[in-house]
Amino acid sequence: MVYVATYPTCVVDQVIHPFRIVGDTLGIPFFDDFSYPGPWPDPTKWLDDKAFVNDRMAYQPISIGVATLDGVDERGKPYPVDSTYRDYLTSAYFDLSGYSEADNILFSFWAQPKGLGFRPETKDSLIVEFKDIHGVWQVAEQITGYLAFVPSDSLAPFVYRAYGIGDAEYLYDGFQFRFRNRSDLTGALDLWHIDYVRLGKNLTKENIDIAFTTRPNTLLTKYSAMPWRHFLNDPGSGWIRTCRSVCSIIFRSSNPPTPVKSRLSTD
Ligand SMILES: [Ca+2]
Ligand SMILES: [Ca+2]
Repeated sequence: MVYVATYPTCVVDQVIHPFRIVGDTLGIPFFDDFSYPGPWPDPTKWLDDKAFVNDRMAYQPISIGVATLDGVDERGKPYPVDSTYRDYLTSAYFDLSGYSEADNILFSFWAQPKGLGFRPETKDSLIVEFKDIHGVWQVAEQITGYLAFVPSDSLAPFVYRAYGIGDAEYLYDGFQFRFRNRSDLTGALDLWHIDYVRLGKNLTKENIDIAFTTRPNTLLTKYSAMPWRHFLNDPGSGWIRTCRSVCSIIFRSSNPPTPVKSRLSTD
């Protein structure tokens, strides 16, 4: 006897949908200076990954690493033509329900247009927003880009900005802040760099902090990096600097003073 299968044909495929699990609310003080490898923001502090965390595109950041808002998504792809805004950098949720105006809670950050990339024009603004107790994003400030052409070698410093969070509309369990930007649609243009984002009580512009602002020079003389096993095979070949060599390190003893250059020797 021959049995003919009557089961319906079934095609099985594997589909992976990435999703983010939102954790509990954060407390204050909050701080992020983006001094980690990236390229995406720390998921314990931020809910999206559109901003590009890097240490190459800003000029004299407050500390090494910034979050750059541009015209491309988290994979480096330009946004579609019908999109109104580009990158979003949205904070996790904060529980501010136990605070009052007397606690003097401030939100602050440092921002720089252009840096070592393309300048944002007037329409390419950086927008700062706070979410109120009704779930509505309120614009705290819309910072416009450059009014006129600036040469590529014209490098503006980072500028400090601070906002009071004393309004009862913001002192609730679930408060958030976010940045977003406008830009052209053709690529990583119209750059805004963000650094030293803080939320806390009685914040001041002066902040005693010693921090690297650039990567130290490589210890190798011919390459920026090389496999460790290659180096071990011939460590005296001149591929690495001698013990008397030095490497330059730039750091800040506090901000906003100008960077301090230092030279470390292995003597
Ligand atoms: Ca981006
Ligand atoms: Ca930084």
